[in-house]
Order: sequence, then structure tokens, then C-alpha cells
Amino acid sequence: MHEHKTNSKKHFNFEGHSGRASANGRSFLLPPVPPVTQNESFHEQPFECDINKKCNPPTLACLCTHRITIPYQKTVQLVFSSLGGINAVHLIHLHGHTFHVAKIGYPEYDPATGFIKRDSNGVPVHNSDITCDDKIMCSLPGSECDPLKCTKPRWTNPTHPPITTVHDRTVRKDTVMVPAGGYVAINFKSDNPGQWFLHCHIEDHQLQGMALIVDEAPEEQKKFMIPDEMNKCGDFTLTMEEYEHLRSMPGLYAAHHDPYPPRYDPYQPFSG
Ligand SMILES: [Cu+2]
Repeated sequence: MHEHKTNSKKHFNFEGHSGRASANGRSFLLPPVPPVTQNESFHEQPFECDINKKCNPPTLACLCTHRITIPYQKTVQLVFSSLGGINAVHLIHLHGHTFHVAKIGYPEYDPATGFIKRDSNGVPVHNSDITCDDKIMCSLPGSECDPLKCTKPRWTNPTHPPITTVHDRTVRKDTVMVPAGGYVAINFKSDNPGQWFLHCHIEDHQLQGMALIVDEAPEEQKKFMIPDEMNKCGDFTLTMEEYEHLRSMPGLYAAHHDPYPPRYDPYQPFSG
């Protein structure tokens, strides 16, 4: 067992406020163009998240295409947490990789009830390895943000973060359950350039925006050969004649009003 050296570390807190599920306070907006095949126009679109914008309280700028960049051929550590006013478990799924589960941190449980402990104000006691800067920022006088939200998670002690380990028995997954009030640290090697979706697999959380894009090794992606003849968003047009021609082609069910003979009738013996 050894402490694993990581070259790139990022923290994401997943919160599931009703109608406003987010990662670090940002609710993911699907981009109008696919970033792999149309990366240039992707950059032109105005909805990419500005990670310097404050998202507690959330503004319209926090409904955006959240994308992070990671370097090529490094050991990347992502820390997923579920801290904040709402205690929920999130099933975080990363495309493009399987990853090592290097550490799981749980909240403090009340041994009498089995539920997450609450302090004297009724606030859940989260795992203390992670701090949210919101707590400090929003407790300042005159601040209108919510100190119970968590849009800026980090290790409580950045110079001595928890020991995360990867060894020959470390579990490898592509989806991991982040405990309510706790966190999971995952490690993987960034050896698969691409644009990978990272999202909560609770579908309504994902649809509300608990997701982001991991832009892995952008320099390497520039070497991808995008076929010239490949359709691009925005370049698909038909003349009226072409449209009518396609509509008249057999097999386009919607274009035909005559009842079609069924291709397969489950009540008839298969005749081959
Ligand atoms: Cu979720």
C-alpha cells in the first residue's frame, strides 16, 4: 500500500436542491454542438461556465455548460462530495474511464438513530475532511448567500489532505455512490483523450444539471481526424424537392397513410 501521487486534483460537490441539481452550484446546460466534432464552434457558444462566477446564491450565469480540462497522461484525482443543506446520495458516473476508488469518507452518524448526526441548530454534521468555502464566505455580515450550500469544496487541510490509496485490491468502477454528507476520491490515468460526460445517474438530477464535461487532453484531441463529409450541427438542410423525395420513399412509415403490412406478427408462426 502506498500513498498515490496525483498530478491533477479537483473537487466537485453535488447538490440536489429541488429543480436545481448542480455540481459546484452550476446546473449543466447541454451545448448546442458536440464538443468532440465541433470543438471550434463549441468555444464560440456563449453558455460555457465561467468558473470564477459565484454561484451562491445562484444566478443565470450558473445555468451553463460546465466543462473542466485535465492534462494528458497524468494521475488525476477527482473528489466528489455530497455536502450541503440537503443530504442525498448521488451515483456519480464517469464516461471514458474506469477509476480507482481511492477513499470514501462518511458523515458522522448518530449511533442511536442511525441517521446523520445533527448539531444543536439541526444542521447535519458532514464529514470534516472537506470544507466548503461558502460557509465562511456566506457567514460574513451582509452576505446574502446560503452558508449551508456548498459550491466551493476543498480539503479542510490542503497541506495534509486525507491519505488516498491505490493498491492491487483497490476497487475499480465507472460509477460510484457518494454517501450523503460524505465524499469519494477517485483516481485514474488520463490516457483517453476526449470529452467525457461526468454526471449523477439519478436521471432527474442529471436532467436538472448535475453534470459536467471532462475535457481530457485537448491538445491530443486536435489530432482526431473528423471526416470532412460528417454532418455537423447547423449544416443539415434539404430543398423542398429533396424533402418530398425522401417523404415518398417506401419504409418511411409516417409518410404513408395506407396501413402497412406488419413486418412481424407475433401471432403467426414464423415462416422463415
Ligand atoms: Cu444525484
